[in-house]
Amino acid sequence: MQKHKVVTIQRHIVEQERLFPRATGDFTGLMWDLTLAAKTISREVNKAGLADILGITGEQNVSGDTVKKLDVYANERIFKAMDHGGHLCVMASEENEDIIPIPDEFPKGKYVLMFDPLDGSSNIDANVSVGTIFSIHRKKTTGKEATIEDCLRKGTEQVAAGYIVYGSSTMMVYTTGQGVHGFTLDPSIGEFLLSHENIKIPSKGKIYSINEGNANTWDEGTKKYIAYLKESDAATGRPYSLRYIGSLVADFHRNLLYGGIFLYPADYKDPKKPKAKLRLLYEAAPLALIVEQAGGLASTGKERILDIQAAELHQKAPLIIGSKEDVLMYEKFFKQK
Ligand code: AHM
Ligand code: MG
Repeated sequence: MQKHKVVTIQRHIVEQERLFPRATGDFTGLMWDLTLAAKTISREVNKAGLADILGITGEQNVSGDTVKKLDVYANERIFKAMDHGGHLCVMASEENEDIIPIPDEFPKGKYVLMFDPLDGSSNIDANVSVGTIFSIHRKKTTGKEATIEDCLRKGTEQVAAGYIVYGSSTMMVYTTGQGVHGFTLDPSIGEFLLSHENIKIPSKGKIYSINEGNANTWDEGTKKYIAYLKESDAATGRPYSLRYIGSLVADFHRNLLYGGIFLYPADYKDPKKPKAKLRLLYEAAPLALIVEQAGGLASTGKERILDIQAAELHQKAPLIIGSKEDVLMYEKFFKQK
């Protein structure tokens, strides 16, 4: 007899949806479609290095299709898996300049899906983990067709958010506001199985993750904070260890499990025009919902990420995210500068 019960992601989603008495099953359907896209992308990511050996690089692959870069492939997979289910009214992707309407021939639903199809894709050739990030909202406008207003939202309005990390194994982590749950793909049966129930991030970590090559562009607060983390002080667990993969989902996932802080502060080369790198709607807001549900925090240094009202589809934001005590300490330094 097996000791633990095996819970597939589908069963878990259905059980979560039952917590809402008026649920229609629509959300379960949406997540079902999304897991299918995740499995397909996982398969392609896992065989990325075989392309040369199998002779499918170059202009055309074996079936005569033009070979696509994996991020473009992932973008299309998600769109094609999600366009016809009748659950969505509109999508938006980091890869597309404008909102992505649902084709006319398919029914429209009440949900909005925003995603980064393959974050960190510049790492793929070196076999480094990459990920997909998603954010789900309810339609807000009342007209028949969804508009950009349905996408320009505050993170607090998210119905669900999650990511898939294509690493030493493929994992999907999601929240619907009822805690954070992680599922590992069992490739032999093609199912995501519950492996990390109710993830909680340690309240303080020993890891910091930042691109130190940008140190010259940081504001004074960030410079002082990073210097502080490197000082020796056994009582406060310093120095911290630096771990930076350069692949947001992988860096975030590790810190979520072990505790720690990830920072992508703004570039202050021109102090009047600080420039952030990461996208609010596809990267910062969904990970912020996850980290808060796990007991952590996500901030720009002075503002809670989930409270930012998006004004543009590709708006960027500084992202400081991780263990609660670490993010609070960063905010102190940032305010002092
Ligand atoms: P991308 O969306 O073009 O892949 O860029 C986002 C990535 C993140 O995964 C990662 O955290 C960051 O860019 C790394 O940036 P840098 O190379 O500047 O450290
Ligand atoms: Mg990205």
